[in-house]
Amino acid sequence: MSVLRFVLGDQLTRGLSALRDLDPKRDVVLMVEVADEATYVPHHPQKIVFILSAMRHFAETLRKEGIAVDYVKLDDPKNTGSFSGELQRAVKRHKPQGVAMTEPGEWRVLQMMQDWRETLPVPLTIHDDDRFIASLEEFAQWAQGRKQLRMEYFYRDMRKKTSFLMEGDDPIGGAWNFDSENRKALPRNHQPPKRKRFSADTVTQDVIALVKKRFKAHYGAVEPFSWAVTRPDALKALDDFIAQGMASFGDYQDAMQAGAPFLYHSLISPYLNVGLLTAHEVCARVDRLAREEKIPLNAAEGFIRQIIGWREYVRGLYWLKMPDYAQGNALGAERDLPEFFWTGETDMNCLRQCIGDTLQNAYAHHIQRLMVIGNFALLAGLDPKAVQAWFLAVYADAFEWVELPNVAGMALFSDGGVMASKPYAASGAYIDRMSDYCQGCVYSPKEKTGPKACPFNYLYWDFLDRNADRLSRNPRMGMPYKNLRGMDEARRKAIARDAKRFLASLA
Ligand code: FAD
Ligand code: DLZ
Ligand code: SF4
Repeated sequence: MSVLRFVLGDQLTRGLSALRDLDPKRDVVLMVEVADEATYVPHHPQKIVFILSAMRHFAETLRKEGIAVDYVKLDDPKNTGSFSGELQRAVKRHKPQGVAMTEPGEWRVLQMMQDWRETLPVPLTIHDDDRFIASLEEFAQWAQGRKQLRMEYFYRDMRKKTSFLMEGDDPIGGAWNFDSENRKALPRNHQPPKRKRFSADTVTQDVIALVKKRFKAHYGAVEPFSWAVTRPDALKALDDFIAQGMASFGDYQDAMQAGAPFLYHSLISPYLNVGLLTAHEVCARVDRLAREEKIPLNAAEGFIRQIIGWREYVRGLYWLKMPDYAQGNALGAERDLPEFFWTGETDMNCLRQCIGDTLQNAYAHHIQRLMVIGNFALLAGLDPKAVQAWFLAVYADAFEWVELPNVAGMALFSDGGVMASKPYAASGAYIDRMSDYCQGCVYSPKEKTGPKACPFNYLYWDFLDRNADRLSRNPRMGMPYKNLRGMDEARRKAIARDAKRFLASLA
């Protein structure tokens, strides 16, 4: 039976379930570039270039193996602009006996697939996406009957399942987690390593020209474009991380420095998420290096936890809780996104740097996303839907299965505590401790109220005050609420006044 194998832009893995039993004599692989996928949120131009160029290269590697690939380009005059339209056209062209796909990374696309099951003239088979360590059934079983879905316990199960950093039933080093060793700020005037980036080949240059023409209105710089778009280059990016980033990853995972967007981070999330690298191979390599004592255990453990812990956990949670998860607004936050999210133009230097890095590189590291941008969105009461759409648009690694739980569950607490036991709210002191941003800011993290005070300071207390009904009974919020209650009336009034003035200025 001839099968049309429809591969999506984040499924660029040779071992993908939908390609596994492919018969090159009869089957055709379908790949389509469609405007709808670039515009359902206004994706960063570098993200569009990354995905389309990686798709074009992946199609070429399949062709070199003798596999027939029907590849529809964005500027094909007959392109209908949607997955549905292109699949229907391809079924008419090839008249296959069946269509095979791997389950998608977004609920929205799963809904489309369910429609296709009804409307296509041939059967559609949807295979599990087994590029992950835990299957969705395994996660659902783990979650069943638990009052709280805390990542740490799930992570331990994944350590046991994979044997990464395990000696028999016990964690190597005698502890599951070395996070307490992982919260250092960078020394003053620290020079981070120059990280390997990639130049655009002719395929990427063509895509850059196309994206410049088609998506002029999207925010973010299209050039310099320096992401890997092939598996060999993604492996080089991993080599670079191991050579230059890995040893200090644990120590400086939470640190931030102006003008140093990459520091010791791996920069591999886009490659993992579109399938150029697999989670298992990356962790296996780090596990081996740790066993050979070539890298520190705290760094290896911290890194592996991000991938087999957080990454797997957020995926399980997304599919367990969708579609309701996207609607959560537990703190009733309704403020529009300020314009500076799209331009980076604000006096608050931390936000200027982190949003600026994002617009420049389609990348910001975890603490920039969580403790600067996400923290601001939480404290300012920004509408979760608008914040979710922004995070989905601006990062090269953003797909809803990973973006939504991080934004709704970790940054905004809009899921009401499904993921985190308390909101990750912090004042300017945290940003001052973990970065050099405050040194270049018009505001002072030391001042609590008044025109020079860091807005994070009064917004933090105002946030607690505004949400006292919802949060003050949370056992982990006892201390901040005790401090709030202990404040004198004048200070509380000054906080409310400054927060009101500041929030009004965002409109
Ligand atoms: P490193 O710091 O080197 O970490 C190694 C790897 O661990 C990453 O490549 C990633 O695959 C994984 N990882 C680390 N933290 C997480 C996490 N919390 N959830 C899932 N995987 C994780 N990650 C995405 O891949 N896509 C997103 O759209 C995304 N949106 C986020 C939004 C917010 C508000 C927050 C707080 C985090 C978000 N993250 C997202 C998680 C994390 O910030 C990125 O995975 C990380 O910054 C990617 O850079 P890196 O590859 O250099 O990561
Ligand atoms: C993000 C994206 C973009 C910008 N363009 C395409 C595309 O043209 N063709 C494609 O197959 N995939 C694209 N993608 C990735 C899809 O949006 C992604 O596969 C779905 O969101 C499912 O995770
Ligand atoms: Fe950000 Fe406040 Fe520091 Fe300015 S003073 S950089 S606004 S934390």
